[in-house]
Amino acid sequence: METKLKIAIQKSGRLNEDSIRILKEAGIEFNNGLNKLKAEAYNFPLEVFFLRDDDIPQYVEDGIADIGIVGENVLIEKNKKVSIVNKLGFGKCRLSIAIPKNEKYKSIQDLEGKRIATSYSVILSKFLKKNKINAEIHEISGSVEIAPSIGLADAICDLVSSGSTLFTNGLKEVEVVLKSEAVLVSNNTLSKSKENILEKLIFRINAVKKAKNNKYILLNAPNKNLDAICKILPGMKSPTILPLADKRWSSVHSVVNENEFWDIIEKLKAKGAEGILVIPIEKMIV
Ligand code: PRT
Ligand code: ZN
Repeated sequence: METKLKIAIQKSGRLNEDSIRILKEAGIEFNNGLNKLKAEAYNFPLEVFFLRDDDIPQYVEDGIADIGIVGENVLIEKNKKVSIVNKLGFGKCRLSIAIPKNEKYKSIQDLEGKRIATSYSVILSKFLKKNKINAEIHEISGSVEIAPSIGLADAICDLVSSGSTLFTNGLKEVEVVLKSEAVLVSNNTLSKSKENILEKLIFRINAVKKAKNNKYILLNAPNKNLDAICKILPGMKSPTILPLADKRWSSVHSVVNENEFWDIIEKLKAKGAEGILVIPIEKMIV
């Protein structure tokens, strides 16, 4: 029988859509219909399990699933023996301590003796210990942000992304405990054949991630500045240069990293580049 790699992803919630998307962009097709617990990919040796995010680290440690996609926050809190094989760049958030916005706060010492409500007691207690703060941790499983207003706690430790939940509950962020994003995790003892499938999957995911971070750029350059323009453009090897009907100009094609993009465009314009076109890349294999 053909070996299949089993991947656990979140059934519903914030990581569900992006987890499905990254697999689909890697060219893996499967049916993710509502209320499905399991799906087999049609064109790749992969079986997808849809689970609660909290259960994913345990399933991967036990080998019920070989790999999984989960937030680093959940992974660290659950403290299971699995390996992180890839950071996925979505589901970004931070685990932060927040207090009522009118309370004074100078330093972490102000948390001494306070009651802090959280669903992340393992991570929080390590953080407090490291900072030599004695505080009382109240473990609650949801709606942490209302704890101060109902008198359950003096502070909270919860996930933040835009900050609007804190704001609407009259809270302010005072300490960042952990920065988190979705990661691909693996069981520590995969068979050789499963390792091979995982390698193929990682290769594809990296090609998609790389493509997202890069843009294909086309421009017209005056020949007299061609050398200077080529020096500005990194390219995968070197830029492609094609002659134009007008003998004084050439068309230059290259690949530019998103982070340096605007900087490079400005330099190109300063050297007389015109008709600059920027095109998204679907996959990038280097
Ligand atoms: O049902 P299941 O157990 O699978 O899902 P869940 O309800 O436990 O988790 P879910 O879907 O809410 O989140 C899954 C993962 O998404 C988390 O473990 C994080 O890794 C990641 N993530 C990214 C977030 C957020 N951003 C986030 N903002 N998880 C939760 N939030 C919540 C936060 O708890 C708070 O209530 O959103 C609120 C704050 O958001 P802002 O934008 O108002 O700051
Ligand atoms: Zn959960």
